[in-house]
This record gives sequence, C-alpha cells and structure tokens, in this order.
Amino acid sequence: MTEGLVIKSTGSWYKVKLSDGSTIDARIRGKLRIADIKSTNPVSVGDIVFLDKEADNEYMITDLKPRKNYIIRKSTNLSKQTHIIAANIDLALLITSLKQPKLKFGFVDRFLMTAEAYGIPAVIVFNKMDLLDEEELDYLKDLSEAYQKVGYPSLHISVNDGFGIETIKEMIEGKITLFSGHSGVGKSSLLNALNATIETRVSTVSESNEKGKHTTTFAEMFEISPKTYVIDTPGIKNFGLTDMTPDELKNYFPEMVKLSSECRFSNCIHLNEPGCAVRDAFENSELPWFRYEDYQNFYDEIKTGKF
Ligand SMILES: Nc1nc2c(ncn2[C@@H]2O[C@H](COP(=O)(O)OP(=O)(O)OP(=O)(O)O)[C@@H](O)[C@H]2O)c(=O)[nH]1
Ligand SMILES: [Mg+2]
Ligand SMILES: [Zn+2]
Repeated sequence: MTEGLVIKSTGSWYKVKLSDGSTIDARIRGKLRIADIKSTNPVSVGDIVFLDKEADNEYMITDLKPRKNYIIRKSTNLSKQTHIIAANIDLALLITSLKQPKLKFGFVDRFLMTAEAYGIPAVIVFNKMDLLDEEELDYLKDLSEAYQKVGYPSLHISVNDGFGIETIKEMIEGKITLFSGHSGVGKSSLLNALNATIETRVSTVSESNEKGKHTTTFAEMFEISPKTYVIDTPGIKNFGLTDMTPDELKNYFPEMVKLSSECRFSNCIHLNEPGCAVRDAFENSELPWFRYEDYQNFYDEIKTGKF
C-alpha cells in the first residue's frame, strides 16, 4: 500500500503526489464513503490517501486518513449535499485590497469567523499597497492595528512592486495554504510571484469584476516548492457553514473567547446579559466596535437562517 497527497481532483480521477516525489493519476475504487459527511465528492485536494496498484498498473484510492480540517461549499442543488473544497489546511490567507476592487468590510469578519469555525489559522493580506495615498495608508494602519488587537496578524504587500513577497514565502513554507478573497484582488498574481513556473490565469480587474465571472473556477493545489502548497480558490462567497447555531458563534471571535471568563454568566452570549465583560470592552473602545456589530449581524443571520 502506498500513501499520497491529493493535489488535483476532477471528480472522476485524482492527481496524487507520492512520498517519493512522483505524481500519479488515480481513481477511487468502488464506493469510498466518508461516514459523517454528505458530500458530493468523497476525496478532495489536501487529502492524504492510501493507494493500491492494480495489475494493469492503475492506481486505486482505497482509503483516506482522517482530516484535521476541511472546508465545504453547499452544493448548488437543493439537497443537503455539500462539496468539499479542500482538506488539511494549515493556513488561510485572506487576500484583500483597499481599492480595485474596494474592500468589502463585513466580508473580512465573515471570513475570519468561518476560518475559526473550521479550525484554520487566518492571516489578512492587504495587496495593492502601490495604489494607496497617505490618507489610505493611515486608514490601513488603523485597520491593521484593530485586527491585531482582536488576534489577527495582517500583511501589507504589493505583488506589482514585489513588496512583501518574501515574507509570504517564509510564512507558507512547508504548509498547505489556502488563498481566498474576492475576484480581482490578486490571488493568481501572488501565486505567480511565489513561483513563476506555475501557470495560472491572471485577469484584468474590469474583466474579473463582471458579475458571476471568475477566472479561477476550480480549487487546485499548486506546489510552490517541495512540501509547500497553495490552494487558489474561486470566490469564498460560496463557503458554507451548514450546522452552526447562533449561540455557538461567540466561540469564533477570539477576543470574546479571551474575555468570556470575566462575564457574570458562564453561558453569556454577550448580547444583553448583565455583567458582560465582552460587551463592556467593546463599549469602552478597548476592542474595535465594528467587530461587535458584525457579531450581532452574523448572530441574527444565523438565527434566521440567512447566513
Ligand atoms: N496595482 C496593482 N495591481 C495588482 C497587484 N496585484 C495584482 N494586480 C492586478 O489585479 C488584477 C487581478 O489579479 P488576479 O491575480 O487575476 O486576481 P484574482 O484574485 O486571482 O482574481 P480571480 O481569479 O478572478 O479570483 C490583475 O490585473 C493584476 O495585474 C498589485 O499589487 N498592484
Ligand atoms: Mg485567480
Ligand atoms: Zn458576556
């Protein structure tokens, strides 16, 4: 039996990197089903699989290792089925830009919350620094400090100027990293900057901003260097959290988790309870208010099934 890492999936066959460094094509034998997930695809990129070599030299995937995490997308049909986008992710980089395209504010917190729920460490990357004037730079500095305060590091980069690329290289070394972000923020450009031999399509912003159009349509894992992989995803808007309850949401805001032991009630959800240390911290501006607003919004959305 051989072990390998799935680096590409088309649904009917899989590209698998074996431990000796070679890459082979494999299929799934019979009905490989993962007990606890109703997914349309049993195996995704990032999965560690076990393979058998058949008599005709074809590789068959016979089993997979338990995942440390995975991200899903709700299938487009109305069934409860989900599609696993990727598994075993070490780091999620949320690529954004203040301009071209304009930063969508609540989206950042939505992403960070989702990453917490999936158990994936997240870092915010502000790309296109070359486009910013003094005032915008000041604004970005404040925003980064606010995120630092609640527990998220951020990086300021410009793919065009080659600024910050080395820092990202060091950060992703030896990991499976997910690139997420809206269309046009520079995910594919960054990927090209990290490894020039990787061919991904880079679009112009005007082209990629057309509604519903994405240059990158399939999650694919790219090898930046041996053991360093990046998954470039289509828009994260499709990410689904299928079974979160509103009262669970507070666990995915690290600044709330940190303070919650100081709340009067151990099951405080930090909304209207008396003696809530979390709400106090936001109201006293010890924590950035916009995070609390997003918390309230997400709470309502989850409660009404709109998230
Ligand atoms: N000014 C500036 N433009 C950049 C920078 N990085 C990327 N771009 C441009 O932004 C546009 C979109 O880049 P892509 O890399 O295709 O964006 P993407 O995030 O992969 O987009 P999708 O594949 O549609 O999700 C291209 O025209 C890039 O040249 C940067 O640092 N500064
Ligand atoms: Mg792209
Ligand atoms: Zn509280």
